[in-house]
Amino acid sequence: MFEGLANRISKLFSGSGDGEVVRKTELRDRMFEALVESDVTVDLAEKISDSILKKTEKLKGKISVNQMQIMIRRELIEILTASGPAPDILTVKKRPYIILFLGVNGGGKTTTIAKLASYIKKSGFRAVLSASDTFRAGAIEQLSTWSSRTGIEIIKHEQGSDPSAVAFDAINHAIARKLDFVLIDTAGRMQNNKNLIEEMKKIKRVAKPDLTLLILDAMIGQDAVEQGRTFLEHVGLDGLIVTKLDTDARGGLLISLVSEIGKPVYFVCTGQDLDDIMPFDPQWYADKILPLSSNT
Ligand SMILES: Nc1nc2c(ncn2[C@@H]2O[C@H](COP(=O)(O)OP(=O)(O)O)[C@@H](O)[C@H]2O)c(=O)[nH]1
Ligand SMILES: [Mg+2]
Repeated sequence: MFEGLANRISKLFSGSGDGEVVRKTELRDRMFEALVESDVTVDLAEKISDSILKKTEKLKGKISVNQMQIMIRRELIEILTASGPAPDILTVKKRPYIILFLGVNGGGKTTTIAKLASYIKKSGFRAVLSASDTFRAGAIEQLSTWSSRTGIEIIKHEQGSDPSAVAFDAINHAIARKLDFVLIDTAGRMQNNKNLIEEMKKIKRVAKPDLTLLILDAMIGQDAVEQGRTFLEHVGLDGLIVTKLDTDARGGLLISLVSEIGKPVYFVCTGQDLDDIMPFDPQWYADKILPLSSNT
């Protein structure tokens, strides 16, 4: 995971001992290249490498590799926390807490909902799933299978029925049973499909979610940034969940997403099993990209 960026950054320092690192402007250019080759958008790569250059210029004399690494780590963590840390959904007061999940087909929405439902259950709370992807054949069945596997209730109607009506029923069910969470699955045709956007807006109006999360697939690289912008602009978002990080060898996508979309990452997913989900921790990411013990 993330080997691309991790290796490229560690190469910036190869050949240098703990004494002087490469010339500052040269480092800036190499840093820029390393970032762009790792799924960081060009604008952001410029911003990061310029900011690092500025910081190194402030320091007089030689800079150690260790100082340099700390500087880069700080920069990455700053970007990842600029839109605030994602609140812990388990400590929210509102009940039932309604979460709406958006995203393009195949991104991992339904699987992620199952993982989150299981995470919520293991933490001692009760959830209900709303099978509001009534469009895709097999979608309701897929969520029903997860419901039986996890022992978490599901509210479903027939295929082709109104997704908002399903969500409405799921919320009322949660209120009646005093459940803690309602997790609403949705359909995901292409993000530029006007009908889909209208459908999502309607679900939002009806369900009044407390949290709207967009599921983004790391496998599609920088297209995820574009998807994020589209959903943010047309439907509105509170945060992101990035899936399939286990397949992400480049590593720079997370920083591009947070920076370009301006919303925090709530969870990341790293596989197809129920336990392959964790709250996103910028420190964890920085450790993967730039373990502090290396080259020091
Ligand atoms: N490797 C990997 N595969 C995932 C991950 N999350 C989901 N998938 C797979 O992606 C495919 C599409 O997932 P699905 O939940 O049906 O996507 P949806 O269309 O957005 O609801 C399935 O085969 C999932 O098992 C992940 O974190 N890592
Ligand atoms: Mg689905």
